Amino acid sequence: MMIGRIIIRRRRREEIFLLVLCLALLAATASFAANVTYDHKAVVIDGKRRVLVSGSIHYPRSTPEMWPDLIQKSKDGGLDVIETYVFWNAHEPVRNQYNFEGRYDLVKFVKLVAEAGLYVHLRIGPYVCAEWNYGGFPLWLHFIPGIELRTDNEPYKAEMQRFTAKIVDMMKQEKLYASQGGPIILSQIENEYGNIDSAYGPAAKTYINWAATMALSLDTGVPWVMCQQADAPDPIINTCNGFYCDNFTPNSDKKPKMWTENWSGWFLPFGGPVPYRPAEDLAFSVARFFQRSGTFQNYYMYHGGTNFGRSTGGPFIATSYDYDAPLDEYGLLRQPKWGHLKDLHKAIKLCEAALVASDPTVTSLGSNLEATVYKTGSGVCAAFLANIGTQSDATVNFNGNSYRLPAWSVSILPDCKNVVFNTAKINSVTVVPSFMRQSLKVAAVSSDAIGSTWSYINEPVGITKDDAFTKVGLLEQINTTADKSDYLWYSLSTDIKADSPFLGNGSQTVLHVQSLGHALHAFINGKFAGGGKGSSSNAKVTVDIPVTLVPGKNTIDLLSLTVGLQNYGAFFDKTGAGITGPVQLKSLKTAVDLSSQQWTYQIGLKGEDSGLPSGSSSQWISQSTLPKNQPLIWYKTTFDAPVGNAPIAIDFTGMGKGEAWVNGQSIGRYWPTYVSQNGGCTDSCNYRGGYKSNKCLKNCGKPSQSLYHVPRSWLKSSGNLLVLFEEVGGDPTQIAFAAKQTGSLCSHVSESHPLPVDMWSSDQTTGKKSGPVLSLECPTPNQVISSINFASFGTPRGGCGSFSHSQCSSTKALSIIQKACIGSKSCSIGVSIDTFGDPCRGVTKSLAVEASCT
Ligand SMILES: *[C@@H]1O[C@H](CO)[C@@H](O)[C@H](O)[C@H]1NC(C)=O
Ligand SMILES: *[C@@H]1O[C@H](CO)[C@@H](O)[C@H](O)[C@H]1NC(C)=O
Ligand SMILES: *[C@@H]1O[C@H](CO)[C@@H](O)[C@H](O)[C@H]1NC(C)=O
Ligand SMILES: CC(=O)N[C@H]1CO[C@H](CO)[C@@H](O)[C@@H]1O
Repeated sequence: MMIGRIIIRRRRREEIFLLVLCLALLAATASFAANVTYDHKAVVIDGKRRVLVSGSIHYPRSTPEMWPDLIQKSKDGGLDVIETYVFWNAHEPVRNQYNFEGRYDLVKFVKLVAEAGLYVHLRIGPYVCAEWNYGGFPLWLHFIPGIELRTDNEPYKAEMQRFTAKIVDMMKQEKLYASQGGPIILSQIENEYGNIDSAYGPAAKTYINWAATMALSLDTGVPWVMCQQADAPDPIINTCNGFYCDNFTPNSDKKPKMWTENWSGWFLPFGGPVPYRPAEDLAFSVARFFQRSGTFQNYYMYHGGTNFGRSTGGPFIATSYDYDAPLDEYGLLRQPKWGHLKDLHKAIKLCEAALVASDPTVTSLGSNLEATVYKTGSGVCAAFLANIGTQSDATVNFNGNSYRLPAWSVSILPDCKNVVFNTAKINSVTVVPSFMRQSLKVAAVSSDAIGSTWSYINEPVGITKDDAFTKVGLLEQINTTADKSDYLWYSLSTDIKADSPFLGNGSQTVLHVQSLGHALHAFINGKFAGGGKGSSSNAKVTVDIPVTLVPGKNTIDLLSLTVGLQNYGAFFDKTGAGITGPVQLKSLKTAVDLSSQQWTYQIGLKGEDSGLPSGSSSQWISQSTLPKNQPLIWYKTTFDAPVGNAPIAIDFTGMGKGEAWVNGQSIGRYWPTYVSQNGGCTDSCNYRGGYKSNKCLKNCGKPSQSLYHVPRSWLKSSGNLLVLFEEVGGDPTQIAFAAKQTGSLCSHVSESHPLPVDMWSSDQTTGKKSGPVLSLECPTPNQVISSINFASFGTPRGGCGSFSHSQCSSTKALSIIQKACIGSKSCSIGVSIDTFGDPCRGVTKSLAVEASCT
């Protein structure tokens, strides 16, 4: 049957049910293909202009077991469209050898979105950036003779066309384009090329024209877009990416104003503090976009997820790709962001008819104050009132009524009269998550593991593999390893004469090493001597490592490593990595350059070749004294999964740097010893005023990432295998589980808040007036509200976790809330003196509640 491919437009549930029933009967014969076009106002589906809210979920950054839940939560949050990139290097790791299995099952992902009744925007690229290794390009492209990436170059264009056509054909075969009855309403070719195209000279223009013509020739039956490409040729729609896009205009008045990447937060590099974006500001940016004639906007990311394996770009992008998105890394609702945006989406949808009908009338209501009115031919009216000032709240007069507008906020009036939503007034619960630490309940490794639960294997220092080779001079790393491993050994043996100035305590001999990045460890005569690392802003490493040499033969073994390949910028593919020199021995008196000597190279680790990540080998050593804080060790243990369904992470505090595998699947690189800067963080960032990626930071002076997601579906209840490769040294017995729990649930709603959007709609039909409402709902199914930790109606102070009473506080609040909420999954209470009495006349009051769910 074809049900899964049928697009269900926005209707109420009962109607959808009837529709599905009818379609089920008709499916065998009828065609339900949708006609997707566009005009200057909007994307047009079957002749109807649409206001569309979209969100990015990248399928490889979660597991197929998580997809249905993520998609459902996106739908519940008010999204119409799911947007994803297509990850070329994941799908074609070896030229002409494809992988569309597991996390890379693109067809399954698209079909699941269709089953939920949502549309898809498929951003094929195939350059995707996305903080993804090498921007999504397979590394083998680099080795095609004569190739130049992302420009008017025949070998490159041939590969780009081949892969793009492959994906389009695959979607067509499965009838996934809207023109065929599927969910895909839009596709993207190239990606943010306009940001960097000037570096490619005149060839940039011919390339982009070629890309447009090539994409159109694939005949998908749905529109193509190019983001950040002001000169996108017709009929390709140029779209905007950024923290704000309200000032954007497309390059033709026949094209709609579309926002393909609105950054819901920002990505995290190893060594960086954790960025976040306040919900009030994100909502403000979206409301402003729709206020100023936008009709399609996409959250980048709606669910960021995890960079499993070696998929991060960078360099130095962390394994977590949480992005402060409305759905957190683990797929849980991030509150109040998710709920606040859900309310915003409802408010915008109430305005849809007016928004797509006409161009707006814009009126200034004073300095920084703006009213925008949309009207349909039949007189339906919707208005947006904005205060774009960053300092003062304002009271404005509009259509004869008076409205209070907080600084940096937009109010939405779907009938040009009543405010249903203000971007600065959060009506949604705040959930404070917590992690519960529990020890890695370790099972016995093997019968001979007496008293020890971990076993280990030393990774040898220097050259030990048969495929090692010798070259004169220093080699660039990526060209040498083809990114088959993070690791490349550079080894040299050098003779030191007895009278050498590099000998003796007074010589102060150092090994000077310069590397393009991303980190290196140096060993002299088999012993660790020191190392260095780059950072996300400068990947290069220059170090002077004190060394002690001996008369005669000395070995210098340098382990150079990459931490995700560059994914952004003009010619990013040529950035390079590794020890390109110079490498010198320096003493107080003299220096010798070793760069152009004969070096021996080994790509990758011995343990990688012998299958240690999946636990194989009979060489694992189990003895009561486990080596700790030593470099280059593989560790192995087995463990039972924590009980319950809470998402889990492994806490790598106590370890240095490396990679970890659970039951043979890489959960990514860990690096808890890379600590972020000390200053510049705040837990209460002022949302007013323009946001930028370093405006709101937390976690300063702490490890950038100590918790690493382990998807539940990768675990059995017991006997799970955990393998680590530790580069610098750590204590694996400190490793623990962290299960993500809901801490407290808070809400704080003022008498001046608008009515909840749902109630406003029913007020409209019944004509009955009600007031603002505080609602609490436990975030996970099967939970009920078990206690009320705080309740005050009056002028409570503080925030979630630190609420306190003021002089003005109703004595009845706690018992009223307990009665209404305890034992229920959710509860709602009117925020008014009718419920609580009036503890202080003439003052605007609010209700603050903190609760727990179990
Ligand atoms: C698709 O819609 C456009 C604009 O709404 C219209 O001009 C065109 O005729 C339609 N095509 C089909 C095949 O229905
Ligand atoms: C990269 O390696 C190839 C051999 O695989 C070699 O021919 C080429 O010169 C190298 N390029 C650079 C920039 O080192
Ligand atoms: C270097 O100095 C240390 C004490 O500072 C001494 O123990 C050692 O023997 C000296 N080594 C040489 C090679 O002189
Ligand atoms: C111009 C720019 O910074 N673009 C970035 C927008 O955000 C996406 C997602 O983080 C990146 O992939 C782009 O590089």
